[in-house]
Amino acid sequence: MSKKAAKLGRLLQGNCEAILGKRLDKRKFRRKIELLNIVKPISEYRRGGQRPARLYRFAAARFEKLKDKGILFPLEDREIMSCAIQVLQGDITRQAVDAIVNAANSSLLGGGGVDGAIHRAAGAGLVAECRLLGGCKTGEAKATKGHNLPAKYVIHTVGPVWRGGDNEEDRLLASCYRKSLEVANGLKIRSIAFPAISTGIYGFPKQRAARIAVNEVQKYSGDIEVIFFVCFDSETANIYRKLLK
Ligand code: AR6
Repeated sequence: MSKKAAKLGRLLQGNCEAILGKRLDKRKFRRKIELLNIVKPISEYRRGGQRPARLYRFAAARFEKLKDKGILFPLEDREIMSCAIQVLQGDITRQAVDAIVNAANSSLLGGGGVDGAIHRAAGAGLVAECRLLGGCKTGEAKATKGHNLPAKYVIHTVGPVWRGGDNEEDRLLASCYRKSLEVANGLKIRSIAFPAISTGIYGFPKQRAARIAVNEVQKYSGDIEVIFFVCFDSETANIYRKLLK
């Protein structure tokens, strides 16, 4: 199998896993793909019968049916070679990706919002592991295992508290995304999901934060194949979708 076809297969599997909210082994994945009727173009592609862009359009048409779940499938040929960025609306704790990012506080010992949800879903093992990390500075990131989460890892980052915009909030928020991706690179993972860091309890304006998030993630070049923005509410999801159009 060519490298491109293998990468395409993994991307499709990542999408299916995101749709179903659980990991699939290769055989189960194939069955799901058959259900979605995209197995034929994959084998044709393997035989060199179809250009990747055409295959993508075909697959995207199948995934269209699942659009209400917020799954966007990359349509562009070039995206096979680079990292795909996708927007989902939902609960980050349910994403079956390799790593989810937590919008934590500097103690790393849990809190409200997405942090609270992640700690609840991961179980007591997570806070026990976090205790060993000695906290985390604003704009930095540290990783733990995912414990009871479907995700293998949690990357904890501390966003800035919004104080009017003249207190390095933009730089620190950009740093959260950059450092999280740096940590992710060290974990040799292929998919990662970000929440909208700082836009809840920390009060960062949503539009401004999304622009920074998209900008930082688009600069990424490394081995990660899919980056998800998981938005809790439709307003945030729409902001990201517009920015990524
Ligand atoms: N999945 C995805 N996104 C979520 C979820 C979820 N389950 N729950 C909330 N959000 P916030 P912050 C969204 O307040 O602003 C904690 O106490 C939410 O709608 O969780 O960085 C920490 O310990 C919003 O868009 O994080 C810190 O003390 C985004 O996640 C403080 O809050 C971030 O909201 C961090 O505040």
